Amino acid sequence: MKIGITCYPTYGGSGVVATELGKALAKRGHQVHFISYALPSRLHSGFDTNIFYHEVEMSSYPLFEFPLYTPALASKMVEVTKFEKLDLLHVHYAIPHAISAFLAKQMMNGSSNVRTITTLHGTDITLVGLEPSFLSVMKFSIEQSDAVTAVSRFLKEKTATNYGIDKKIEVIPNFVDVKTFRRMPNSAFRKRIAPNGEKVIVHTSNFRTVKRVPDVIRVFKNILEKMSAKLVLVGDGPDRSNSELLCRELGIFQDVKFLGKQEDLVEILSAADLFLIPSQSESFGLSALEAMACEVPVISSSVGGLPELIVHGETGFIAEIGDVERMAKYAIDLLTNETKHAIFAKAGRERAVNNFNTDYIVDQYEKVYEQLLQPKNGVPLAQK
Ligand code: GMT
Repeated sequence: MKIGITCYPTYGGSGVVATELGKALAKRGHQVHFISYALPSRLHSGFDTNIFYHEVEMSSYPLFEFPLYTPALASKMVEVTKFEKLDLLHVHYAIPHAISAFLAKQMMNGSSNVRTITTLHGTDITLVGLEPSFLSVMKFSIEQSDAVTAVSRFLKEKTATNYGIDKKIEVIPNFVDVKTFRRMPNSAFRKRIAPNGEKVIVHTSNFRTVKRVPDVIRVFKNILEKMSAKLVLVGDGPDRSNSELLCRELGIFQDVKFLGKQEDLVEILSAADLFLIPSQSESFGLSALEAMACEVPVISSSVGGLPELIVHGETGFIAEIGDVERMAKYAIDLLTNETKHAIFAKAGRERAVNNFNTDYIVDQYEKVYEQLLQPKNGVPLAQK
């Protein structure tokens, strides 16, 4: 198959999922064309003869107060679909990608049989799309997509209720490359970060309010009252400065390492004893899955798709949003009980391997593609 993939290319789970999907499809022999405004961050290394990148060029003109990305993307989609004879355009994160895909299809006006797929990831549905200025165009573009997938049952239900959409939405969870995301023994990073055998707690996010990074810091403060430990915070974003300030106010700054954006998550996760994700909203929680794959038990809030990923009492613990005391209690329980910790760590890895590994999930996307390209009324959907 010839597949166009559009995603946000910078840091963020939806871009990671889209890029890893494209890489896996290319390995299976499909031709994959990424269409975006920048090279997706996880595409930087390596070269694959089945992967192509098409940059959406953005011109600026003094009259335009806002960048006109949606039509520019649609034009590029048309160009790539026509010249590369794409079978499918798969867009990740509905705003504005699903709108551009719809526009592109209309522009080709029957001169291509390209089918469109939209994968819903999270805030495109639960936050941004609900803004009055986007709501109707979101509903429309999702309904016009030939197939729609969501990364959790939670997100599928939210889409139906928030937008009154009764279109079929297939749940295809996120996935992790369990061969890459596996615990490395004798982490050099651990020796540097916790030289005196301290416990290591990790959180990775884009430091947006929705991630509740201050809760991570408060849970850590409670842990510190019982044992020596280090908190490693990976990522950057609007709440970073306030979080640093909070650590200073609580007098724990010396035990907290703000690493900013990092490429090598496996090395960091291999040093971790615990992963915290106390989000206000989380449609799936890809970072928690990556932690589980590296044998790190997870403590999370009970929102969104997190309970579909984390098994309470088996691979981690789940508490109400903002219940810092309970999260700390669970954390201390795991960090002071070596046998229990080892059982949870192993169970997390097993769950990642058995339920969320790349091969298993990419099969599900391939099946959606095949169904879309099936001949209608005996007439093959060959590219025009
Ligand atoms: O919505 C966002 O915060 C951004 C988005 C992204 O691009 O990273 O994250 C969402 O998609 C991820 C990949 O499917 C999920 O793992 C995250 O849970 C989801 N974020 C939220 O729902 C807040």
